[in-house]
Amino acid sequence: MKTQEFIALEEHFGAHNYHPLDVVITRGDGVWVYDVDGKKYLDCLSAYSAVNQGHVHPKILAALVEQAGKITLTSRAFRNDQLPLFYKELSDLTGYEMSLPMNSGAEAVETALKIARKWAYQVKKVPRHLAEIITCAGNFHGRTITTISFSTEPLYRDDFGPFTPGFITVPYGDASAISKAITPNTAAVLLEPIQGEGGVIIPPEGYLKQVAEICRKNNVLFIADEIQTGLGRTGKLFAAQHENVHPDVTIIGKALAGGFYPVSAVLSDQEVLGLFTPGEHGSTFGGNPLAAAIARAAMKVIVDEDLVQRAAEMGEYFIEQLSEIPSPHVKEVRGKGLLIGVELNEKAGGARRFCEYLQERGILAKETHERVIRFAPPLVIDKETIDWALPLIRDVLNIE
Ligand code: IF1
Repeated sequence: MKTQEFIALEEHFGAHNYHPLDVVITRGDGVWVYDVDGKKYLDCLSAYSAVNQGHVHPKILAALVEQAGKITLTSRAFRNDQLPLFYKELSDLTGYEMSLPMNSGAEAVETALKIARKWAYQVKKVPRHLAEIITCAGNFHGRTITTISFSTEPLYRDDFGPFTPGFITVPYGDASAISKAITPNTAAVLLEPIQGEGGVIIPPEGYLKQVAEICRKNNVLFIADEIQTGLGRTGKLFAAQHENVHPDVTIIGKALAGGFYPVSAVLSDQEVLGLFTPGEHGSTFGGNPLAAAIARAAMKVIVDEDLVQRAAEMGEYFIEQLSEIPSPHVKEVRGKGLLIGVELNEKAGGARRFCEYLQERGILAKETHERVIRFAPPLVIDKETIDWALPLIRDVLNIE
């Protein structure tokens, strides 16, 4: 079948909850993906940073195949020989004492919200069911009813109410606004160290440090959602490390399994995650041996191939080169590591058409929030590939 035939099937039988580019991908290898017509593309989205290790990484594939032939799912009613090793290796990698494995990022966010509320009632002695959690405007934490309850994006919220109560929204990047929003019932602050979907919004220098200090002083948990920014994407293992901040709770997902399997986790210490008692929380697939084996291999690739340092170096180069492209459409180039946003000015007429021009030239990128083109290739990208892409990006950024 050809591209249009696949698209016709998808449009006819599938719910239209996305508006994808008309490219039908059939194969991936590292930073490259190939469509059903045999055309090759540089993937500059990495499935929203779930493929930091590159598409179909052979070592992660081998781990998947080996484990899939042994046992894939035991439920947590029984134990398995992969999960304990996953816990240990995740703790060694991240410096957190404990973790709770889930599947999607949103499930991990929901898990973090639940344990933050439980911590408020059991440890901080907030009167039950009055716990408040402070979140930031422009956030993205998932698509569940609770996570969209504190979204400020009408597209994600409208028609999905009534909404979950107990959330206070403050402007992103303003630590004093967080301080003012804290009450005796505040359980936690939840934020992304860099707002990905918000348009690659980088907070002012020192913001994360200030938020951590405010939380410490007010006995409030600092929860960082690193589902997109974590695991090397911004040139540090976690984006919070750019300010030497170690949040009370960190949420990860996406690249934790290198794009092979949905694996997410909540990271914290005994004081918080130790509050869960048997039967209070869980999921059918959370912590299954296949997920654990894949995630172990995916973490090992990040360490063995030094992808954190690579993202720092390649990101610095990519941002520097993009910033030097003269263009009547570009308002700002910003980013950290290989999480890069090119913001276009009002007159450019939206970023979608530029993504379509990039597609014609063999580069796949995604617009975010109308006017920002996100460039987030797999962290295995090399300088030669960036140099291959730059003239094509320059060409597109100078189209009328
Ligand atoms: C979609 C956005 C990115 C996330 C952060 C939690 C989650 C995500 C910081 C939930 C997921 C994905 C979801 C996907 C598109 C993509 C996305 F555009 F939606 F916002 F990356 F920016 N926290 N982000 O980025 O994780 O449940 O999806 O595993 O829903 O369209 P998930």
